[in-house]
Amino acid sequence: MQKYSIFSLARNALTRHENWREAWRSPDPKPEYDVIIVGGGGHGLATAYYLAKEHGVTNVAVVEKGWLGGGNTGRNTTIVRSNYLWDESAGLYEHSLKLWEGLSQALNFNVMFSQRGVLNLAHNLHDLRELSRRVNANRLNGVDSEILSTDEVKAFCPLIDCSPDIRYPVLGASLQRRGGVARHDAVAWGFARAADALGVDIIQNCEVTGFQRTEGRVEGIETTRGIIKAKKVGVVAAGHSSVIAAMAGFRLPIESHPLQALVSEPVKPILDTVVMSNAVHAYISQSDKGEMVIGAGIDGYISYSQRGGFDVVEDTLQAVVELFPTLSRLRMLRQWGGIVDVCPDASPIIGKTPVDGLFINCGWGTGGFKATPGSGNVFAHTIAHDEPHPLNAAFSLDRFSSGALVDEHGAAAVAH
Ligand code: FAD
Ligand code: PYC
Repeated sequence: MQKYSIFSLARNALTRHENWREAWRSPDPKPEYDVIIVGGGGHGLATAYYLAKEHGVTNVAVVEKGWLGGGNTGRNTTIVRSNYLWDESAGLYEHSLKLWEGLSQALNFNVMFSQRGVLNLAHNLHDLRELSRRVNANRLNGVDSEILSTDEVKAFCPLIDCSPDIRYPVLGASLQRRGGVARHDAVAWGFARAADALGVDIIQNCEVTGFQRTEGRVEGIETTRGIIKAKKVGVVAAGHSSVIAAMAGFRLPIESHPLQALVSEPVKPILDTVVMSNAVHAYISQSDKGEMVIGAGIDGYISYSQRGGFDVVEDTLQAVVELFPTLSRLRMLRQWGGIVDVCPDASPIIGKTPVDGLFINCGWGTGGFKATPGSGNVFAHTIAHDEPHPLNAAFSLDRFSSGALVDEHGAAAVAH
């Protein structure tokens, strides 16, 4: 583990960090690995870390076509919670939330996980009934969750306009107090540094362009930096899962949509929780820098364009100002988009593929950041044992032929 004294910090500052040790190495690819992970986002890096840490599989490479965290990991709005409806999802997301609670210590890297609570607002009777059903289901699964009345919402988050005569009055909310936010790129960097220290090779600027297969079994990957052999390959390439599956000769039941977000100019601390409203299609939190972090539902069309659009800014800000009139004169700084792979039941796919030795972890749609440690943890188990971890057994690809779907459109809490 790297250690810096006050003197070395000063020396590095004065020498423009020229001798600063890198947080992870940038090796050339070896000819062969036991496991290759395709995709250097949080999920891919977490998978590599847990393969090495918990299963002793250290001859591992993570190959990333761009830079670490340059996909959805670095583009998301960092909401972490585990208040999903069905037992299978509650098990998976709660496993992840528990890992978040010890993650900075485990990685010895501050991922700035802040359990400031997540509110989901109800604006009509249907919302209230749906939230109550989910809160009850959460409690049966040991997940902390509660219903707040309008007055309790006002007391918990005074900035929200709870007056009865607005277009979408607040009739109540669900609250998960253990939910919150984290610093997204720190998550990628923390997992990368810890995986590297355990011997994992992290190879950036290396795009996978095809697979080497013999008799239905994967033997390696074709990349912009040549062929790399592997006994097993795990694909964790959010936004491009279908493109990669097509390279390996199978199809996924996935649609890829842009999901947009934006931030305001920074202001003093005014919002110390996360507020989501599915009915008005907006959610908001305040970053540690002071920016208001705002997001919308997915774009209605399929696209691979990682850009923001003015129509979404306009609609989303109208919704935000309706709930938070105080923010009406804030200026917006930046907007962007990420490509999210959405499954028909708004739940992920984690497990084997029709190609032996090739595993896939995808379809997290609008909500995979919160799952980063848990997803990596169970996917590493799946790859190491050639069998799903009990927590991801229900999330196999064959549920789309068996019909055993896990419909989480309500809990996804971002309009699809
Ligand atoms: P990524 O970080 O996208 O990593 C996949 C990597 O694969 C990328 O770096 C990509 O470059 C790489 N790759 C692709 N193709 C190839 C190839 N051929 N060869 C090599 N590498 C390749 N989730 C939440 O839980 N809470 C939120 O608040 C939240 N907000 C969001 C807001 C926005 C605007 C967006 C876009 C998403 C949001 N999400 C949220 C969803 C979340 O970001 C994703 O589900 C999650 O980050 C996926 O992580 P990942 O590591 O699988 O993907
Ligand atoms: O899954 O909680 C979530 C989320 C919030 C914003 C985007 N996804």
